[in-house]
Amino acid sequence: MRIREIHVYSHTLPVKDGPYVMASTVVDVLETTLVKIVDETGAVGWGETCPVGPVYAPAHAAGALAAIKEIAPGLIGADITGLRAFQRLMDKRLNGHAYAKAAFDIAAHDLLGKRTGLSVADLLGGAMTGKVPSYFASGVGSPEDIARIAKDKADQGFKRMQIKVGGRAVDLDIETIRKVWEAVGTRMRLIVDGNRGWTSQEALRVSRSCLNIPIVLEQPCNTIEEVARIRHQLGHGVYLDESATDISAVVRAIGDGICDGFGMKLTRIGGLQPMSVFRDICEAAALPHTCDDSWGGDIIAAACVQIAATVHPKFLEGVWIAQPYIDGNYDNRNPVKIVDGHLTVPAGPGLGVVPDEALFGAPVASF
Ligand code: 0XW
Ligand code: MG
Repeated sequence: MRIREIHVYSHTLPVKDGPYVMASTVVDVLETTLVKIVDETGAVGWGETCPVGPVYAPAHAAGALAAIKEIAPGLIGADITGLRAFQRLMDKRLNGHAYAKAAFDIAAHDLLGKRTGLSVADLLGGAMTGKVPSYFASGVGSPEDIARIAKDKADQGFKRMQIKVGGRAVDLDIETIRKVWEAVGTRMRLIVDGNRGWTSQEALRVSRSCLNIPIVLEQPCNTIEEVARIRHQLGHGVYLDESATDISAVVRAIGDGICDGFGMKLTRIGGLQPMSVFRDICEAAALPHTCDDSWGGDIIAAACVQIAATVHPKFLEGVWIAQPYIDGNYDNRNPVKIVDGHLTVPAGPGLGVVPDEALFGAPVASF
């Protein structure tokens, strides 16, 4: 199964009811990059990568496009049957830039699934369930607004919510956590995501002020070192997100006992193949994790749900998709949709979604 053509598309995703506010950045429109690969039979696979603006992570939309254009010519004629070898082939074209390689990795899984009649979950070891829990992530907001949203989301069936904090007076963050807890109590598990925004001292202060509230702190500080410094003084568990940059960072964090789990992004780690390695490492270490991405439409969402279905349910923290912040879907016949706080694994071969190509306009590059 060899790649005959590659087409690259840029597509704009305005943030519904935006902007989306995080500790270090505010975004109101995201640029997503899609790749379509076509094999010698004319069969098609789709991939996507959509950084949530240029500040959240060392990734940005123009960087994704440039990296994809650098890699693409070397993939014409490439065999996608061996998905690990496919990753190594991309490494020979460009060092790093995992978030761009992820788009090709996802497209290759989609195409291989379509050609063999298998779902992406099957290719990744097999689904353990047909339905996975989603979770809701708020932006940074006033204590009252976030508490109201939390109650709504609990009523809608979500069992987990991520509260965004950071980038403002830490007292406001503490008040937000308290108000949410008063509003929903144990109806949802509460994760407090600092998105690198707190100093070690601020993280300690929040944890000590909220000792009676069962929260987990996600990426409270900018670096692993800052988290490690206070790790044993915190009264709460810690998950790494932005600092879990690749498999070696994950292995080190687990070995050093720095975290209790991960918020993992599919594109940050380089796509579905490395994500399956990450999944297996977490299972071996008995650590929970999410299957998310930073943003993106139905292609990314379907990829997250497909890999999440293969995670042992006791280690799956949930799947975040950007759909609540996006108007419409790429695939209106088979959209990826949250129902009662859960996502059904898309049916059919490959990713199980087929985007309406007309939405993306003409390709910005073809090979
Ligand atoms: C909540 N998310 C999954 C969406 C935004 O991209 C940030 C991210 C996170 O957990 O940091
Ligand atoms: Mg996070």
